[in-house]
Amino acid sequence: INLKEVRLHHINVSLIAPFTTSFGTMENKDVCLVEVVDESGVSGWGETVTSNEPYYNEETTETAVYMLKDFFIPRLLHREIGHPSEVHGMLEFVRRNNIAKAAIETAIWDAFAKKNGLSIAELIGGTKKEIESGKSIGIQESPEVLVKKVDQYVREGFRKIKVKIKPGADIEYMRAVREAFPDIALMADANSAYTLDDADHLKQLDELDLLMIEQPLAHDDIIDHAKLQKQIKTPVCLDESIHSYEDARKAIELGSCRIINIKIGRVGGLQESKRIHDLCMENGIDVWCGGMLETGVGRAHNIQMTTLPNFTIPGDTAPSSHYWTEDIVTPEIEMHNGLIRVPDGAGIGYEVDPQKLAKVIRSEERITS
Ligand code: OSB
Ligand code: MG
Repeated sequence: INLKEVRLHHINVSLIAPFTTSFGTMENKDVCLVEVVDESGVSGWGETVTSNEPYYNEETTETAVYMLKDFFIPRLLHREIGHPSEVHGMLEFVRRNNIAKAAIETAIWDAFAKKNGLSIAELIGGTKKEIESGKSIGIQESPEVLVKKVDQYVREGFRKIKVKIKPGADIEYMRAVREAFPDIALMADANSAYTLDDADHLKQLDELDLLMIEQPLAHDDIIDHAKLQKQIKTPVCLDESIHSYEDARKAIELGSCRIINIKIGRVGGLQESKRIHDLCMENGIDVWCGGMLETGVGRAHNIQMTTLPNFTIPGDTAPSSHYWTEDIVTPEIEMHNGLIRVPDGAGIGYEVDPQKLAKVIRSEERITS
């Protein structure tokens, strides 16, 4: 593949409802859709899975756009790229900035797959025809309100319920959900809201039979997580702490987690995601696909990746209607009976709809050199 042009579509999208985590509330965000165009005219799509604030990690939509324009696009334009698996290595001259890297790397996977008449799933060896959908629920004002939400999502068919927690909104909330729904697949995500001093407090979760607790401790830690895992029965899952294959290898070696949440953006693309997936599979570590409140483009990539065999736990990829009044892709991402059917089409399998895009567009740039 040889890129003749990269189009940056700057959009602004509003979630149907505010989403609150231990680090803040998200509602409205600027996102950049990256469209790469091959010399034969085939285009592929990726998304910066950032928001406007650097609270989840250090990147924002603006920093991602800056890195793309000043470093990554110039490095990739007009170069013969034999296979998209090479792109991550071509961008390693810059440290981190993984969400920016993933935005263009995934777009190249899409273009390459389309050029070859294959889906991305087929290209990476994914075989599932449908994937299980889970629902990530933000922090609610009370356990009662949370239980009502869970009830609604369980009725809709979601295969896993994830609840955001923080000090002051944790044990009591999770217990209320477990008492109301003794049998559902249930987990908590703390987004780094605790320290090892809270180990005894978090141990109270053990009796609730949770699938896991996600990222309880510091965003950059794998040592204390290993210590915590020795003190609690609930499996620890890492999200924020894993940026690469090397991070995953070290975390597994230390016993810092029993499960890893793979996010394509956080680890710098689909190739690195696949390497982490394979490593976890060899080591008996289950993985699942996390979410970043993406538009249809980012979630289409998540669906393609989740077709790999070691994605054994339902991910955070919910249908379009759970995020937006109208998504930018057609058809919208739909769930039936808790399952999302993997589309048959080439590449990401969904089309960006120009009319829908026009409604959310802020500006567009075309970069050819
Ligand atoms: O920690 O998994 C997280 C959203 C934004 C940033 C971080 C996280 C999340 C989610 C939402 O949990 C998952 C989704 O896309 O529905
Ligand atoms: Mg998380």
